[in-house]
Amino acid sequence: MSEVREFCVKMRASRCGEHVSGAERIVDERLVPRAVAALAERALSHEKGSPDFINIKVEEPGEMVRLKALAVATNEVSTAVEGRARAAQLLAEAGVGRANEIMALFRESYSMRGAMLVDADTLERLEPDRERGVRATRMDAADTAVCGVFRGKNHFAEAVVLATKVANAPGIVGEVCVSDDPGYVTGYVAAKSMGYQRITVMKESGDPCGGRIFLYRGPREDVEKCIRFLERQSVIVEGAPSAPNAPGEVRLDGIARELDAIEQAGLSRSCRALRSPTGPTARVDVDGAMRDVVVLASNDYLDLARDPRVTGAAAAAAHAWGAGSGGSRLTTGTQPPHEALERRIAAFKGEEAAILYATGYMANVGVVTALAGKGDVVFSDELNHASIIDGCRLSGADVVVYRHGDMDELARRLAAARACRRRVVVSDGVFSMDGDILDLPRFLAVCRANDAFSVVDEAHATGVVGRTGRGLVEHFGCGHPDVTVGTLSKALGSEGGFACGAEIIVKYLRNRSRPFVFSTAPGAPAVASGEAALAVLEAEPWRVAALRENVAFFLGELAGHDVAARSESAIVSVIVGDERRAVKAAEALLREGFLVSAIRYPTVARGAARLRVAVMSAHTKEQLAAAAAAIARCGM
Ligand code: WAQ
Ligand code: MG
Repeated sequence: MSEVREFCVKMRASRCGEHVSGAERIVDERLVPRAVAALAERALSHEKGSPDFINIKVEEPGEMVRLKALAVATNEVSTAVEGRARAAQLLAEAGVGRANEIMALFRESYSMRGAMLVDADTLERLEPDRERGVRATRMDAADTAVCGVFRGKNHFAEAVVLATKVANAPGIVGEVCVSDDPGYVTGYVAAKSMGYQRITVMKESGDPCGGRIFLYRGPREDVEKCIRFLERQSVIVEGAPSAPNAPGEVRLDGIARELDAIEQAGLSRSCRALRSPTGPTARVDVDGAMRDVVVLASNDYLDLARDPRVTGAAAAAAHAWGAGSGGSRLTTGTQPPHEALERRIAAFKGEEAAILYATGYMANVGVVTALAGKGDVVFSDELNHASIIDGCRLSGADVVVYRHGDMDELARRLAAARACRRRVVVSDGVFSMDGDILDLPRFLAVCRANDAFSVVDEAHATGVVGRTGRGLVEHFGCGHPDVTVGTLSKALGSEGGFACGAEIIVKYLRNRSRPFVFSTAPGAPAVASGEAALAVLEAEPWRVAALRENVAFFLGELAGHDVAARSESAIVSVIVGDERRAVKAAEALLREGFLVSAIRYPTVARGAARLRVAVMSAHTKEQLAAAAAAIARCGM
């Protein structure tokens, strides 16, 4: 990647020619738009009033000097009179003789945008423009250079940066500052010799008068040098404290810093709104314009989310049973649609019973935490979905993570844990980021041999794997895991998760599974649409065949373009590696009319970022061929 440049971003705002506010940042180029937006927002929301003129300037900083922040000390005073006396005293201690007269100069500073530059001994005004004053610009804190950009003013942190620059200017022997923000009464006196001396009260609350006085000592012919340093030299201040002034700001500092780190690493995420139902194509917002694009990122593999039979069932159920269920399943939240769907899922999966959850995530968390607790061991494939990982963590059990798909390692580690109370092995059926499938027969054999519970999540397998979409058991023609988890939200185009297995296990889950016990039951519309989708799937197994054919076709097209990919499901991953490149590729694809997800850490390992294509039964061959060609163009 080419080197990232830094820019000074300066804002000043005025009303009827009167200064309202000014601020600035030095940020790297990627943050310039945010800095501009944040400073504009700040200009527009200043307590001194709304400006009629905002000037925002972005320029290269030139050569930068790095300075160590002045040390900070706090002087507690209780009145403005006391505070100003303390300021005068500190100046006197720093060798400034006429400190009281200097403090009196503040009367004249009120309307200035910049600071007075005053001869420390003769009190002569030295700045060329007395109305404007001298403005210290081109400075920022090293580590807060980006954080804090997108929120309000942090008086203290910004003042330390400014004071550090001023104290280091040639000829400057001291500075006094009172904020012109009516509500901000803390001010300071600063010099290299005394550091940054905060004075807790420098004016009455509500007083909009403030200002700055820079004290100069030296030959007149060097004044210009001092001003040039203040106005032109770019300065980065290291070790500037972050704000202890407003509790809310301190609290947000860490958050801001973390968000910036996320952004800089190319890991920032946000929501993109679909402006139409999900389907093989959809309307999305691309750079502010609505566009119809080919969607290769939806889990609605069988195109059931917008099927009239499915949506009609939701509408009818809403009328018959209400929008929400109104209670947990164990209190008042069980209605006929819930019972009907549980029966239907169990039959579809060839199990004795099933239990519904509000989401697939909750189903995994609910099953793992119910089966395993303190003193137990959960064995989890390293590529398992986050909801399984979270279930493991929440369970309080010891967790053994085994290498992806490595049944030998699993067997070894199970054997080594024979002494513990309960062993639970949990695996994705279809691995959601690679699209490969679990070797279920071997998995079950290893679990049985070691007397361990087997849990398989078929979120991406239901409706996809097996001739009629019944999942891995159908695909392999083997036995069942103890618990099969699944979801209605992917191939079934609806919403909600489930688990199924023997009646005794489902009964146990109804009693022990906290996400089930303590969540409001999913509403009848979601439940009924899930059942309708299941009915469509049972009646139209050709959808599963069409999906499989599309995946094979798409893989063939990719291979034709020398793009490496494989898949045993509807998920086709094209590994890119670098996070930023993956995001760039996805952006380029979107501009070409293809919505494809860039998957990054923490969803996959760092440096294993990828384009993840989700194929649907309803994609046309033309769409898939064009998508493969576009990926070959943009993805590498
Ligand atoms: N250069 C020179 N003078 C400036 C600058 C600048 N970049 N920015 C502001 N001034 C002058 C101008 O006359 C303002 O009216 C006056 O300073 C006050 O500016 O430890 O908020 O931005 O918590 O209102 C001190 C923090 C906060 C004390 C000071 O100043 C603490 C503050 P404000
Ligand atoms: Mg101000």
